[in-house]
Amino acid sequence: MKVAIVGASGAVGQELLRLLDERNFPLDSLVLFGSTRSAGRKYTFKGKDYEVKLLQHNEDFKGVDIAFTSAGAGTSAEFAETITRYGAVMIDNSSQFRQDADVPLVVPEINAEDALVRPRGIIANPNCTTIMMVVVLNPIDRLSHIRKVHVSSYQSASGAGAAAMQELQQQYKELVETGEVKTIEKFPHQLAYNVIPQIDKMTGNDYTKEEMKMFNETRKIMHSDVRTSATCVRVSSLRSHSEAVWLETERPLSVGEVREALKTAPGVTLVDDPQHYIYPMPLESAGKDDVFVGRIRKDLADDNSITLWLTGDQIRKGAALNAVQIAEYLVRSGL
Ligand code: 2RA
Repeated sequence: MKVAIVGASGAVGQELLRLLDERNFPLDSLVLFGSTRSAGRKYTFKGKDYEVKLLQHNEDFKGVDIAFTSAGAGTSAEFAETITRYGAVMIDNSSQFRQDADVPLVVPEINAEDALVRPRGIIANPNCTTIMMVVVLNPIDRLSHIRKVHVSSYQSASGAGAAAMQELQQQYKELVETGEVKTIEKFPHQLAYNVIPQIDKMTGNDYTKEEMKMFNETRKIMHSDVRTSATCVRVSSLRSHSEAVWLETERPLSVGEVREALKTAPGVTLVDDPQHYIYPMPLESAGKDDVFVGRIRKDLADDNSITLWLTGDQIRKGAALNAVQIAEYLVRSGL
């Protein structure tokens, strides 16, 4: 099994390296790719050094079985043909192909088998905020069909990449040292001491692209007509996103049955003891695999609705881990 990572120097690329090692992914050879900025850097994997090669339109992908790509939508669009030409399966972390009818969009806990039908050799990894939410929604949807979701996200700096994480730390440093923030490059506004109700660009209906991803991707992954209305917000946690979710089901559900369903759901850890102030927080889910869920209660405004709170590591389950789990499924299915 030959594996390639495109975007090896980024936050997700680095997490992919850690996960392939940690989970003992059955690979025999590894090749790393990057832009001119990262070509030539060296990373160690299982005691061996690997140099990042420049991603180019050539025959470098001959013999590659699985290519994880995490270098942005533009790079995925430009290089998809080069990457898949000789049969590599491209597991793409960008938003480029997610809504294409001939590209499966996969969260293994929910629709793993969709990954087996991939006419273009591409499997899309969903948006981080969507992945975490659907891992929690799906077991509830099995109890009673979810018709509507309202969600407000609290997305950490890591969602904007490794340089954005550094920028947030730099902003706090500048505040302590000089009383004002000078470095604002990766975020549209100062994030330190602030929250920003904008993630990704605005679309024509005044929802951001991130919010529309939550609407569209949730439907595709869950094969559902559910309608999701989201407000996506950047907060100053470093890594690990959170979401407050209100969901309306066809029949009213009790808190007890929702808790029971989530207790045994794959990829979910229940942290829910409200009377003892026990609930999930991003500091605790950072670096972990599962999505953590708590604050489960009846919605006071709607008898058919439940409200809950979840947190999950955006770089892990929200990106790299989900991609590796897709690859593991392909291997189990005889790739
Ligand atoms: C963010 N969802 O948090 C994005 C990353 N894919 O900015």
